[in-house]
Formats: sequence, C-alpha cells, structure tokens
Amino acid sequence: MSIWFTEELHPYYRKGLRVKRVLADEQTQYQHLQFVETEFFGNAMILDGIIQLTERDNMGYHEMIVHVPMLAVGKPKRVLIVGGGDGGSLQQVLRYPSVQEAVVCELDQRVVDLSRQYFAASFGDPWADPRAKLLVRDAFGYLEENPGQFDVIISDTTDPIGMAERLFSDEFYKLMVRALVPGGAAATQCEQPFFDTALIKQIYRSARALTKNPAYYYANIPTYPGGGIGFMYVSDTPWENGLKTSLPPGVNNYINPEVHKAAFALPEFFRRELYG
Ligand code: SPD
Repeated sequence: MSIWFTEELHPYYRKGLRVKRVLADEQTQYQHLQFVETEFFGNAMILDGIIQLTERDNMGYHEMIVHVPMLAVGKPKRVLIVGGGDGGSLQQVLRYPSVQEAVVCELDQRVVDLSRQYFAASFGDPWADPRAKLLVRDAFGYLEENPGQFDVIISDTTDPIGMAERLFSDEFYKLMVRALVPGGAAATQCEQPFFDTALIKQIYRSARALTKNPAYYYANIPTYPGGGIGFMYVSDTPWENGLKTSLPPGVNNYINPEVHKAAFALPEFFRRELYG
C-alpha cells in the first residue's frame, strides 16, 4: 500500500510525498501538527497541511537563513529566532563560538517537543546548549519589549496564512529592525518568486524604507512549492561583507562561498520586478 501526502498551498499547484508511516498527528492549541516518515526525504513536519521541513532537504533553508546574516555581521553575540521551534535554525546559530545567547520565540510548545523527538537524528538537541533560551510566546510583544538588543534576527516562520500573516507585515519589519543593534542584520522567510511576487515586492519596499542594504536571495529546497524558497536580508550592513568572513566550525551541506554569492543572483523577470 502506498500513502501519498499532497500539499496544496496554492489552489493551482500540488506536490506530494510518499509516506511510509505517520509518526504523530495532533491538533495543538494553535495548529494541526503532523510528523511523517517519508519514503525518500526522511522525517517531515507538516503544519496545517503545509510541509515545513524534511530531514533530507532542510539544510538549504536553515543554512541560508542563518549564515547569510550571521556572516555579514561578523561576530554575532545575541541572536533572536522568531518561530523556529523545530530547532534547525538554532542548531546552525549555535555553531558560532561568538554567540552568547540564542533566544527562540516560538508560539507552540508542541512543535518543540515533537521536533526534539523526531528530528534528533538530524539536529541533535540544540536546546540542551546553555546558550539556547526558549520563550513560548508571541514574537510581536517580545520585539516591542526589546529594542536595540540583537546582532542578528532570523524570522523562521510558516507561510503568511492565519496567525502568521502579520509576521509578513510592515509593522513586523519595523519592530524587527528596531530590535537590532546598529549594523545588525535580519533574514526572513520570504516565499517564492513565481508564486508570491507581489508580497515579496511589498516586503522589499518595507525593508528598503527601514534599512540601507536589503536584498533578496534564494535557496533550492525540493519539497517547497516551486522547488525553493527565498529570504529577505534586512540590514544597513551589506550582505557582501559576509563573503569575507569564514563559515563557523562544523559541517556545511548547502552553503559554501560560491553558493552564498550566487544566491543573490535573481532570474531576470524577478530582478526587474523587485529592483526595477
Ligand atoms: N511553504 C513552506 C514554507 C515553510 C517555511 N517554514 C520552514 C520552517 C523550518 N524551520
């Protein structure tokens, strides 16, 4: 018997994963949370019917959302991860010996608990690191309370649907930039050039009004719609500064200096839309 999980984030596009078995399936206080063991991609987490990550291809997402702003800043000490309860971004942040504190602001404790169980083989247990601090709360209030606190902020969120929609708003970007130290950098989950052109343009406009050197970059992740996802780099510090900095100790599976640089090269239709 074969079970297929089919995702339909967009009403005109579907993709599927062959599932070996369902590991967990529950309605939390906030969302429908599923973990499945897939045929090819290892364990996967699905929230409200949308694939969030798989063991096999998450490295393109987590290495790129984390290392691009971290390298640009140089020696980041305090880092905030908005969302990120699966621990993948946290694992990458903690590779930097300069990091003294990594705060994760995740709304759903069950995402953390079940990810610790089902992603242990891929992420180890980054939560056991004394530098990691989990806050189970909404990030908006936390950002409001913490201006000028963080060298790097990673917005590792779901898609802009329901409660996550405001994490893609101008209001959120203002609070996020306000929470950075001068010269600090943020990177945000910023969707797909083919499917989300208008949203990305709107976010770029916000980022440009708030910082001197925002830029969009892209990574290949086969289990996301269109086979990849983009990120908005938001900072006064040019992202190119990161090309002069060495990657932290540990194994990279996606990023290297060539990929880092090439990620900012955009296909012409989209470059024209975004940068004119
Ligand atoms: N369309 C899927 C977007 C998923 C973004 N969230 C990924 C979370 C990984 N830490």
